This record gives sequence, structure tokens and C-alpha cells, in this order.
Amino acid sequence: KKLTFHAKENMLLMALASSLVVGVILGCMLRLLASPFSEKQQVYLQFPGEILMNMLKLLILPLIVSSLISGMISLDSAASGRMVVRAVCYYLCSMMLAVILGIILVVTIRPGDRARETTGDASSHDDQTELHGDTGDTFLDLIRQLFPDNIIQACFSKKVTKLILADGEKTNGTDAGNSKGAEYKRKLVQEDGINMLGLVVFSLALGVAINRMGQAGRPLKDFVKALADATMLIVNAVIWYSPVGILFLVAGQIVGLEDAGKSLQQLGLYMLTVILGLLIHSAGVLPLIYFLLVRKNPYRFMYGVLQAMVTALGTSSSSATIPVTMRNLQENNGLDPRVISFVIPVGATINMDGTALYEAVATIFIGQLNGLQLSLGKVITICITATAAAIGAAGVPQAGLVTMVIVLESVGFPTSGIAMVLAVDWMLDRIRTVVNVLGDAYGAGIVNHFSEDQADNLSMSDQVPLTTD
Ligand code: DAS
Repeated sequence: KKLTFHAKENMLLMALASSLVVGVILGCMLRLLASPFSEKQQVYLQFPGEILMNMLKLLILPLIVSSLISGMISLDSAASGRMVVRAVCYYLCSMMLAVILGIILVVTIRPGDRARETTGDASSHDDQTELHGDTGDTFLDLIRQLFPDNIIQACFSKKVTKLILADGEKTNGTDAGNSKGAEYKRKLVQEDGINMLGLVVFSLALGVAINRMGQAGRPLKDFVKALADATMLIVNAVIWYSPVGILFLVAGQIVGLEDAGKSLQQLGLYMLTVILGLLIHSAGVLPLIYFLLVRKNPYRFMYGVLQAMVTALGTSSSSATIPVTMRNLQENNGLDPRVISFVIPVGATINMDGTALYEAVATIFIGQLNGLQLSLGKVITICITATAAAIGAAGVPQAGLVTMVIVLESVGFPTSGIAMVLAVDWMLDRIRTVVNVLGDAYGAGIVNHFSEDQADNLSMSDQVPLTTD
């Protein structure tokens, strides 16, 4: 049975990898032979991929709620408290390391200076047009400056959130960057998608409440356990469809690309800087941290979550990848289901190493393009705000592009620079999402190790397995 299981897993992995390759080939062929593609044709082409995205998104709600609550129920408060502290410490350290790596690379390679020299256009420094208009209310402006968007979104109604973010109607910039940036911010604020942060906080609170109920909470405990099992059964079915979905997602994205040639030429060095940073962080820094703390083969661990990494590459969404990440960690890497159900939903919401690195690099690149100087103070500010912006970014496509506004504003760089990096964000978003998911997986592996090691023995009222065997 075990052999069959591994054979099935490897077969699925092969199917996912080949669907990526076939998707790229199909996309390129359609661009060459059938361009230009109308919007409607692009919709038809991406439709099978949209079905995958929506199926995975539908699974997030039942999976997060049931797994977080069952995680809370199965751990005594001391063990869960220690687990949260370990996880958050790891998240902050790994994101800060990613930002520092990104800054070192972008300051060394200087893609923006090179691009400016080649194109010769020293864009004017004074287009400090703000994506945000001021709300004219000091208190609201203070909230807007202090908190990332999705924390504002979790705490306030949509109406108040829109007022605080003052997006759209107050935009006084005319160039593409501002309108695009405002469009993304509007999308983030108005998107009716699940507010992950609110969901995580509610689930943890409900878990504590059920624990407090003692015997009276038993029916809810049994219900939550059954819901977690049933949801993972559906995940097992959806994951077999994912190669088809990923193929059409990638093909549709490539067909819809704007003039890739021009932007690749101008932004090639910038892309190289981001991809190099993401590669070093995911193939070097994260495995090293895991090895130093857990003393096990980090690449074998990475192989166990390869399905999740490919799903992240195809969907550009770490939230949508949660079901696959949890399944891989449980079935391939053998982590304790209670740790997984605790650490992954939180990690996918706030731990984004790839996004943190990307925002630091993109911000400094935009500064270089505008010939703006980078003082030590600005570097320190970028370290802090890029980490905060990554924490605030939702696990949805191109969220990191929106929260980058926080980093740009913190150092007074023009938010209109977003238009510069927009053209290649579709690819960088995929790759940074893979790094985000890998960072979450290593975080779960490390927390799991210390939970076993510290004889936390995860004392629990009852065993709550994540997946049915
Ligand atoms: N696509 C986001 C994610 O799902 C990352 C980002 O936009 O930066 O993690």
C-alpha cells in the first residue's frame, strides 16, 4: 500500500511538472500562431485553470477553520503558546534575512542604474504623486500609515477601509503607475475573497472557547474533526485535477502577456536580481536554517512539498495552495497533523519570505530608476517596512505588488514606479509565491521538530489526525 502511495505521489508530481512545461509550450505556440488573442478567447483558454483556483479557494474556508480549531483543541494552551512563539520568531527572522539578501543583491547589481543609463531617461524626481490621497483626517491617515492593508481590512468595515486607504477617487496621479496601483489597491480592498487574517483569528478564538467548554464542547470537537477529514478527502480529489488546471492557467497567462520583448529587455536585470535572490533564499538560506535547527536533510524535506511548490507556481496564490501544502507535509514529510493545522494557516497568511525580498528589491530598483539616493536610514526603513508589507500581503495573486506602496511611501519613492515593474510581475509573482510556500513548509518542519524535542509531546485531549489514511 505504501509503495502504491509513493508511486501515486510520484506520478502526480510528474503530471504537475509536465503540465507546467506543456502549458508554457502551448502558450508560446498560441502566441506565435494565433496572436492576437481576444479577451474572450483568453477567458476560454484560462477557464479550466480558473476552475482549479476556485475549487482550491472554496477549500480554504472549511480547511482553515476545521484544522485551526482542531489544532487548538488538541493542544493544551501552554504547548500552543510555545508553538505560536516559535513560529512567529522563525517567520520574522526568515523574512528579515530575505530582505537583507535582496538589498545586498539590488545594491550590488544596481539594475535600476543600468536601465537608466541605457534608456537615458532620468525620470523627474518630482513626480511624487501619491497613490493615496490624504483622507484629510489625521487619525485615519495615521492608521493608514501604521497598519498593513489587510489588518485594516480585518478590523474595519469595507466602507471605513476604503475611506482609510483613500484609494481611487483621491488618486491625484495621472500616469499608468498610479491608476494601476489604485486599481490593485481597490481590488485588494473590495475583493470579496476570504479575509484570511480575520478567519485565522476567529478560528483560534473559537478553539480556545471550545477548550474552555470542556465536556459540553465535545459535539463541536467531533464535528470539527470530521469536517477536517472530509475536507482533506476533497483535497485528495482536487489535487488530481490540478495538472489540467495548471496547464491552462500558465498557457492563458502567457497568451495574455503584453509586449514581453520590450519589458524583458528593459527589466531583464531587475528580474534577474529578484530571481537570483529568491533562488539563493529558497535553495540556500532556508535549507541551511532547517538543517542547523533540525539536523535533517533539508532537500529531502523540500522534495516532500514539491507538489505544493508546483501548485504555487501555477496558481500564484499561497492561500489557494494551503490544502496541498498541508497534505504534502502530512503525507510525504510525516509532520504531526496538529502542528500542520496550526502553523500552515498562520504561515500562509503572515509569512512571506519571497514577497519581502521582492518588495525590498523592487523599491530600491524604482529608486535607482529615478536617480534617488539610498541612505542607511532608508535601507533600515526598507528592511522594516518590506517585512511589515509582506506580513500584510494577502496570499492572493499580485498582493505583494499592492503592499509595495507601503515600502515606497516609507522612503518617499514615487509609487508611480509600480507601472515600471508591472509588466513582469506575472512571472515574479509566481516564483515569490513558491518561496512563500516553501518558507511556510520549513517553518512547520522546524516547529514540529521543537515540539517533539521539547517533550511538548503535544499533550492533547484527543488525537485529531488531519487526513484519513
Ligand atoms: N501571490 C502572493 C502569494 O500568494 C505573493 C505576492 O503577491 O507577493 O503569496
